[in-house]
Amino acid sequence: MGSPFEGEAHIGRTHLSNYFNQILDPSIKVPFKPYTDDTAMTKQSAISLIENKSFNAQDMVKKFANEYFHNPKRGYGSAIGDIFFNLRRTNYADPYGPASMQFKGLGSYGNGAAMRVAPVALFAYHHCSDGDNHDVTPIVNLVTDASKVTHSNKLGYRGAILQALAIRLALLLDKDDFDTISFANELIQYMTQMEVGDDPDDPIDGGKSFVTKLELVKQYLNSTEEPHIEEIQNKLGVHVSALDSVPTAIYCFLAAQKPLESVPVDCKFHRCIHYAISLGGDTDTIASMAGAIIGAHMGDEVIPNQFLVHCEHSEDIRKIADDLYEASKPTKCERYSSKGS
Ligand code: R7I
Ligand code: MG
Repeated sequence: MGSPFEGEAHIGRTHLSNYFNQILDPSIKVPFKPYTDDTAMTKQSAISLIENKSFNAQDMVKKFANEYFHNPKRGYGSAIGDIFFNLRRTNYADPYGPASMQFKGLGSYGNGAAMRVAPVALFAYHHCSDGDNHDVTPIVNLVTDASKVTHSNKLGYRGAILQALAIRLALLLDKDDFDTISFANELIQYMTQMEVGDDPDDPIDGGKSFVTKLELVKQYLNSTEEPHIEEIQNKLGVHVSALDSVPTAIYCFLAAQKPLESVPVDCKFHRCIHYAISLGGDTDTIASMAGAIIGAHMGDEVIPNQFLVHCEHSEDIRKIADDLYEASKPTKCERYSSKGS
Protein backbone atom coordinates (compact mmCIF):
# COMPACT_ATOMS: atom_id res chain seq x y z
CA MET A 1 0.00 0.00 0.00
CA GLY A 2 2.90 2.33 0.63
CA SER A 3 4.82 1.73 -2.57
CA PRO A 4 3.03 4.26 -4.82
CA PHE A 5 4.51 6.96 -2.55
CA GLU A 6 8.02 5.53 -2.13
CA GLY A 7 10.73 8.17 -2.35
CA GLU A 8 8.36 11.15 -2.11
CA ALA A 9 9.35 13.89 0.32
CA HIS A 10 6.04 15.74 0.41
CA ILE A 11 2.80 13.83 0.18
CA GLY A 12 -0.25 16.09 0.20
CA ARG A 13 -2.71 15.31 3.00
CA THR A 14 -5.71 15.46 0.67
CA HIS A 15 -3.96 13.32 -1.92
CA LEU A 16 -3.24 10.60 0.65
CA SER A 17 -6.74 10.79 2.16
CA ASN A 18 -8.23 10.39 -1.32
CA TYR A 19 -6.01 7.36 -1.88
CA PHE A 20 -7.34 5.71 1.29
CA ASN A 21 -10.92 6.76 0.54
CA GLN A 22 -10.67 5.04 -2.81
CA ILE A 23 -9.27 1.90 -1.25
CA LEU A 24 -12.08 1.88 1.32
CA ASP A 25 -14.82 2.52 -1.23
CA PRO A 26 -16.16 -0.89 -2.33
CA SER A 27 -17.74 0.60 -5.46
CA ILE A 28 -14.44 1.88 -6.84
CA LYS A 29 -12.23 -0.55 -8.73
CA VAL A 30 -8.83 0.67 -7.60
CA PRO A 31 -5.95 -1.06 -9.38
CA PHE A 32 -4.51 -4.06 -7.59
CA LYS A 33 -1.54 -3.24 -5.36
CA PRO A 34 1.40 -5.48 -6.19
CA TYR A 35 3.52 -6.38 -3.20
CA THR A 36 7.11 -5.14 -2.98
CA ASP A 37 10.34 -6.69 -1.69
CA ASP A 38 9.13 -6.38 1.91
CA THR A 39 6.29 -8.85 1.39
CA ALA A 40 8.32 -10.95 -1.07
CA MET A 41 11.00 -11.65 1.53
CA THR A 42 8.61 -11.86 4.50
CA LYS A 43 6.65 -14.53 2.64
CA GLN A 44 9.75 -16.58 1.88
CA SER A 45 11.03 -16.27 5.47
CA ALA A 46 7.74 -17.71 6.67
CA ILE A 47 7.62 -20.50 4.08
CA SER A 48 11.15 -21.57 4.94
CA LEU A 49 10.35 -21.71 8.67
CA ILE A 50 7.15 -23.66 7.94
CA GLU A 51 8.83 -26.24 5.71
CA ASN A 52 11.82 -26.76 8.00
CA LYS A 53 10.02 -26.24 11.32
CA SER A 54 13.21 -24.38 12.26
CA PHE A 55 15.62 -21.87 10.76
CA ASN A 56 17.72 -23.22 7.91
CA ALA A 57 20.03 -20.53 6.48
CA GLN A 58 20.70 -22.26 3.18
CA ASP A 59 17.05 -22.98 2.51
CA MET A 60 15.98 -19.47 3.45
CA VAL A 61 18.47 -17.76 1.13
CA LYS A 62 17.54 -20.14 -1.69
CA LYS A 63 13.90 -19.16 -1.25
CA PHE A 64 14.80 -15.44 -1.20
CA ALA A 65 16.87 -15.87 -4.37
CA ASN A 66 14.23 -17.91 -6.20
CA GLU A 67 11.56 -15.32 -5.42
CA TYR A 68 13.95 -12.59 -6.59
CA PHE A 69 14.82 -14.36 -9.86
CA HIS A 70 11.15 -15.09 -10.46
CA ASN A 71 10.38 -11.35 -10.28
CA PRO A 72 13.29 -8.99 -9.58
CA LYS A 73 11.14 -5.91 -10.22
CA ARG A 74 9.62 -5.59 -6.81
CA GLY A 75 11.62 -2.59 -5.64
CA TYR A 76 14.51 -4.50 -4.05
CA GLY A 77 17.45 -2.59 -2.53
CA SER A 78 20.12 -1.92 -5.11
CA ALA A 79 22.82 -4.10 -3.49
CA ILE A 80 20.86 -7.20 -2.49
CA GLY A 81 20.57 -8.63 -6.02
CA ASP A 82 24.36 -9.16 -6.08
CA ILE A 83 24.04 -11.44 -3.07
CA PHE A 84 21.49 -13.59 -4.88
CA PHE A 85 23.63 -13.80 -8.04
CA ASN A 86 26.69 -14.78 -5.98
CA LEU A 87 24.76 -17.35 -3.98
CA ARG A 88 23.35 -18.97 -7.12
CA ARG A 89 26.77 -18.98 -8.82
CA THR A 90 28.31 -20.81 -5.84
CA ASN A 91 25.36 -23.18 -5.49
CA TYR A 92 24.43 -21.72 -2.10
CA ALA A 93 27.53 -23.36 -0.55
CA ASP A 94 28.06 -20.61 2.03
CA PRO A 95 24.77 -18.84 2.82
CA TYR A 96 26.55 -16.11 4.81
CA GLY A 97 29.52 -15.54 2.46
CA PRO A 98 28.23 -13.13 -0.20
CA ALA A 99 26.49 -10.86 2.34
CA SER A 100 29.63 -10.58 4.45
CA MET A 101 31.60 -9.31 1.46
CA GLN A 102 29.25 -6.46 0.60
CA PHE A 103 30.24 -2.84 1.03
CA LYS A 104 33.97 -3.64 1.27
CA GLY A 105 33.36 -6.29 3.90
CA LEU A 106 31.27 -4.05 6.15
CA GLY A 107 27.95 -5.60 5.12
CA SER A 108 24.69 -3.82 4.32
CA TYR A 109 23.05 -1.53 6.85
CA GLY A 110 19.82 -1.40 4.80
CA ASN A 111 16.47 -2.16 6.42
CA GLY A 112 16.00 -5.35 4.37
CA ALA A 113 16.53 -7.75 7.30
CA ALA A 114 14.19 -5.75 9.55
CA MET A 115 11.43 -5.45 6.95
CA ARG A 116 11.11 -9.26 6.61
CA VAL A 117 11.67 -10.25 10.24
CA ALA A 118 8.05 -10.63 11.41
CA PRO A 119 7.76 -14.40 10.75
CA VAL A 120 11.11 -15.04 12.45
CA ALA A 121 10.02 -13.00 15.47
CA LEU A 122 6.64 -14.79 15.66
CA PHE A 123 8.27 -18.19 15.20
CA ALA A 124 10.81 -17.53 17.97
CA TYR A 125 8.13 -16.13 20.28
CA HIS A 126 5.95 -19.20 19.90
CA HIS A 127 8.49 -21.95 19.39
CA CYS A 128 11.42 -21.02 21.61
CA SER A 129 9.62 -19.18 24.37
CA ASP A 130 9.71 -22.07 26.78
CA GLY A 131 6.33 -20.98 28.02
CA ASP A 132 7.37 -17.87 29.91
CA ASN A 133 8.61 -15.42 27.29
CA HIS A 134 10.91 -13.59 29.67
CA ASP A 135 14.11 -14.65 27.99
CA VAL A 136 14.81 -12.71 24.81
CA THR A 137 17.97 -14.69 23.98
CA PRO A 138 16.30 -17.18 21.59
CA ILE A 139 14.65 -14.43 19.56
CA VAL A 140 17.83 -12.33 19.45
CA ASN A 141 19.94 -15.30 18.33
CA LEU A 142 17.48 -16.52 15.73
CA VAL A 143 16.96 -13.04 14.27
CA THR A 144 20.72 -12.40 14.14
CA ASP A 145 21.28 -15.62 12.17
CA ALA A 146 18.34 -15.01 9.86
CA SER A 147 19.49 -11.42 9.21
CA LYS A 148 23.17 -12.00 8.52
CA VAL A 149 22.44 -13.98 5.35
CA THR A 150 21.88 -10.59 3.71
CA HIS A 151 22.76 -7.93 6.31
CA SER A 152 26.00 -8.54 8.18
CA ASN A 153 26.52 -4.90 9.19
CA LYS A 154 25.69 -4.53 12.87
CA LEU A 155 23.32 -1.65 12.12
CA GLY A 156 21.48 -3.88 9.63
CA TYR A 157 20.98 -6.88 11.90
CA ARG A 158 20.46 -4.81 15.06
CA GLY A 159 17.64 -3.03 13.24
CA ALA A 160 16.06 -6.44 12.63
CA ILE A 161 16.53 -7.36 16.30
CA LEU A 162 14.87 -4.11 17.39
CA GLN A 163 11.93 -4.69 15.05
CA ALA A 164 11.62 -8.29 16.32
CA LEU A 165 11.72 -7.16 19.95
CA ALA A 166 9.00 -4.59 19.21
CA ILE A 167 6.86 -7.38 17.70
CA ARG A 168 7.49 -9.57 20.76
CA LEU A 169 6.52 -6.77 23.14
CA ALA A 170 3.42 -5.99 21.07
CA LEU A 171 2.31 -9.61 21.44
CA LEU A 172 2.66 -9.39 25.21
CA LEU A 173 0.68 -6.16 25.59
CA ASP A 174 -2.84 -5.56 26.74
CA LYS A 175 -4.90 -5.17 23.55
CA ASP A 176 -6.86 -2.10 24.55
CA ASP A 177 -4.56 -0.04 26.66
CA PHE A 178 -0.84 0.16 27.29
CA ASP A 179 1.75 2.73 28.19
CA THR A 180 3.63 3.79 25.07
CA ILE A 181 6.50 5.30 27.09
CA SER A 182 7.06 2.02 28.97
CA PHE A 183 7.10 0.24 25.60
CA ALA A 184 9.83 2.60 24.36
CA ASN A 185 11.72 2.28 27.65
CA GLU A 186 11.79 -1.48 27.44
CA LEU A 187 13.23 -1.35 23.93
CA ILE A 188 15.78 1.24 25.10
CA GLN A 189 16.87 -1.16 27.83
CA TYR A 190 17.52 -4.01 25.35
CA MET A 191 19.28 -1.81 22.81
CA THR A 192 21.44 -0.20 25.51
CA GLN A 193 22.75 -3.66 26.41
CA MET A 194 23.42 -4.34 22.73
CA GLU A 195 25.30 -1.10 22.23
CA VAL A 196 27.59 -1.58 25.26
CA GLY A 197 31.15 -1.48 23.99
CA ASP A 198 30.40 0.50 20.81
CA ASP A 199 33.09 3.08 20.18
CA PRO A 200 31.46 6.53 19.84
CA ASP A 201 34.55 7.72 17.93
CA ASP A 202 34.59 4.87 15.42
CA PRO A 203 35.22 6.55 12.06
CA ILE A 204 32.55 4.42 10.30
CA ASP A 205 29.64 4.00 12.68
CA GLY A 206 30.61 5.98 15.78
CA GLY A 207 27.56 7.67 17.27
CA LYS A 208 25.08 5.69 15.19
CA SER A 209 22.79 4.49 17.92
CA PHE A 210 19.32 2.96 18.04
CA VAL A 211 19.09 4.09 21.67
CA THR A 212 19.48 7.72 20.61
CA LYS A 213 16.68 7.28 18.07
CA LEU A 214 14.40 5.61 20.62
CA GLU A 215 15.02 8.49 23.05
CA LEU A 216 13.76 10.78 20.29
CA VAL A 217 10.68 8.57 19.88
CA LYS A 218 10.01 9.05 23.59
CA GLN A 219 10.45 12.79 23.28
CA TYR A 220 7.84 12.91 20.49
CA LEU A 221 5.44 10.73 22.47
CA ASN A 222 5.78 13.01 25.48
CA SER A 223 5.18 16.14 23.46
CA THR A 224 1.68 17.65 23.55
CA GLU A 225 1.96 18.66 19.88
CA GLU A 226 2.33 16.27 17.00
CA PRO A 227 5.85 16.67 15.58
CA HIS A 228 6.15 18.23 12.13
CA ILE A 229 6.75 15.77 9.33
CA GLU A 230 10.02 17.55 8.46
CA GLU A 231 11.20 17.01 12.04
CA ILE A 232 10.58 13.26 11.76
CA GLN A 233 12.13 13.07 8.31
CA ASN A 234 15.26 14.94 9.38
CA LYS A 235 15.81 13.55 12.87
CA LEU A 236 14.18 10.12 13.13
CA GLY A 237 14.61 9.34 9.43
CA VAL A 238 12.53 7.84 6.64
CA HIS A 239 15.32 6.22 4.62
CA VAL A 240 16.39 2.76 3.50
CA SER A 241 18.93 2.30 6.31
CA ALA A 242 17.71 0.31 9.31
CA LEU A 243 18.77 3.09 11.68
CA ASP A 244 16.70 5.64 9.77
CA SER A 245 13.55 3.55 9.51
CA VAL A 246 13.03 0.92 12.24
CA PRO A 247 12.67 3.43 15.12
CA THR A 248 10.38 5.45 12.83
CA ALA A 249 8.13 2.43 12.26
CA ILE A 250 8.00 1.84 16.02
CA TYR A 251 7.08 5.49 16.49
CA CYS A 252 4.24 5.13 13.94
CA PHE A 253 2.83 2.19 15.91
CA LEU A 254 3.08 4.07 19.20
CA ALA A 255 1.85 7.44 17.88
CA ALA A 256 -1.19 5.74 16.31
CA GLN A 257 -2.40 4.57 19.73
CA LYS A 258 -3.90 8.03 20.20
CA PRO A 259 -5.89 10.18 17.75
CA LEU A 260 -3.62 12.03 15.35
CA GLU A 261 -4.43 15.50 14.15
CA SER A 262 -2.78 14.78 10.79
CA VAL A 263 -4.66 11.49 10.26
CA PRO A 264 -8.22 11.95 11.52
CA VAL A 265 -9.42 8.34 11.26
CA ASP A 266 -10.86 6.17 14.04
CA CYS A 267 -9.50 2.75 13.08
CA LYS A 268 -6.11 2.39 14.80
CA PHE A 269 -4.74 0.03 12.18
CA HIS A 270 -5.68 2.38 9.34
CA ARG A 271 -4.29 5.34 11.31
CA CYS A 272 -0.97 3.61 11.80
CA ILE A 273 -0.49 2.64 8.12
CA HIS A 274 -1.77 6.00 6.87
CA TYR A 275 0.52 7.92 9.22
CA ALA A 276 3.56 5.81 8.24
CA ILE A 277 2.94 6.54 4.55
CA SER A 278 2.35 10.25 5.23
CA LEU A 279 5.96 10.60 6.41
CA GLY A 280 7.25 9.93 2.89
CA GLY A 281 10.61 8.37 1.96
CA ASP A 282 10.74 4.59 2.36
CA THR A 283 6.94 4.39 2.61
CA ASP A 284 6.44 0.75 1.66
CA THR A 285 8.93 -0.49 4.20
CA ILE A 286 8.09 1.79 7.11
CA ALA A 287 4.36 1.07 6.69
CA SER A 288 5.15 -2.63 6.41
CA MET A 289 7.20 -2.67 9.62
CA ALA A 290 4.68 -0.53 11.52
CA GLY A 291 1.94 -2.87 10.23
CA ALA A 292 3.81 -5.93 11.49
CA ILE A 293 3.96 -4.46 14.99
CA ILE A 294 0.32 -3.33 15.15
CA GLY A 295 -0.70 -6.66 13.60
CA ALA A 296 1.12 -8.52 16.37
CA HIS A 297 -0.63 -6.32 18.90
CA MET A 298 -4.18 -6.34 17.59
CA GLY A 299 -4.51 -9.41 15.36
CA ASP A 300 -5.68 -9.69 11.78
CA GLU A 301 -9.31 -8.98 12.63
CA VAL A 302 -8.54 -5.24 12.81
CA ILE A 303 -7.30 -5.07 9.22
CA PRO A 304 -10.07 -3.50 7.11
CA ASN A 305 -11.21 -6.04 4.54
CA GLN A 306 -11.12 -3.35 1.87
CA PHE A 307 -7.36 -3.04 2.46
CA LEU A 308 -6.93 -6.77 1.94
CA VAL A 309 -8.88 -6.99 -1.29
CA HIS A 310 -6.48 -4.58 -2.92
CA CYS A 311 -3.33 -6.37 -1.77
CA GLU A 312 -1.80 -8.98 -4.07
CA HIS A 313 -1.81 -12.50 -2.57
CA SER A 314 -3.49 -11.45 0.68
CA GLU A 315 -5.37 -14.78 0.82
CA ASP A 316 -2.13 -16.75 0.37
CA ILE A 317 -0.50 -14.70 3.06
CA ARG A 318 -3.29 -15.41 5.53
CA LYS A 319 -2.83 -19.14 4.87
CA ILE A 320 0.96 -18.81 5.32
CA ALA A 321 0.37 -17.06 8.66
CA ASP A 322 -1.86 -19.91 9.85
CA ASP A 323 0.70 -22.49 8.73
CA LEU A 324 3.45 -20.58 10.52
CA TYR A 325 1.46 -20.68 13.73
CA GLU A 326 1.07 -24.46 13.42
CA ALA A 327 4.72 -25.01 12.49
CA SER A 328 5.98 -22.95 15.41
CA LYS A 329 4.02 -24.77 18.13
CA PRO A 330 6.58 -25.95 20.65
CA THR A 331 6.64 -29.66 21.29
CA LYS A 332 7.03 -30.81 24.86
CA CYS A 333 10.46 -32.23 24.17
CA GLU A 334 11.71 -29.04 22.49
CA ARG A 335 10.49 -26.94 25.38
CA TYR A 336 12.67 -28.87 27.76
CA SER A 337 15.63 -28.93 25.44
CA SER A 338 15.57 -25.12 25.21
CA LYS A 339 16.11 -25.10 28.98
CA GLY A 340 19.27 -27.09 28.41
CA SER A 341 18.19 -30.36 30.01
O1 R7I B 1 18.41 -3.52 2.86
P1 R7I B 1 17.86 -3.84 1.55
O2 R7I B 1 17.20 -5.15 1.37
O3 R7I B 1 16.90 -2.65 1.12
C1 R7I B 1 15.63 -2.61 1.49
C2 R7I B 1 15.04 -1.30 1.13
C3 R7I B 1 13.58 -1.33 1.30
O4 R7I B 1 13.13 -0.06 1.59
C4 R7I B 1 13.06 -1.72 -0.03
O5 R7I B 1 11.72 -1.40 -0.18
C5 R7I B 1 14.02 -1.02 -0.95
O6 R7I B 1 13.63 0.27 -1.25
O7 R7I B 1 15.25 -1.01 -0.26
O8 R7I B 1 18.88 -3.66 0.37
P2 R7I B 1 20.38 -3.20 0.36
O9 R7I B 1 20.67 -3.01 -1.08
O10 R7I B 1 21.21 -4.14 1.17
O11 R7I B 1 20.39 -1.81 1.13
C6 R7I B 1 19.62 -0.74 0.69
C7 R7I B 1 20.51 0.44 0.36
O12 R7I B 1 21.12 0.93 1.55
C8 R7I B 1 21.68 0.12 -0.55
O13 R7I B 1 21.31 0.02 -1.88
C9 R7I B 1 22.58 1.31 -0.25
O14 R7I B 1 22.13 2.47 -0.93
C10 R7I B 1 22.37 1.51 1.24
N1 R7I B 1 23.43 0.84 2.02
C11 R7I B 1 24.69 1.25 2.12
N2 R7I B 1 25.31 2.30 1.54
C12 R7I B 1 26.63 2.48 1.84
N3 R7I B 1 27.31 1.67 2.68
C13 R7I B 1 23.31 -0.26 2.76
N4 R7I B 1 24.49 -0.56 3.37
C14 R7I B 1 25.37 0.36 2.97
C15 R7I B 1 26.76 0.59 3.27
O15 R7I B 1 27.44 -0.12 4.06
MG1 MG C 1 11.14 0.27 0.76
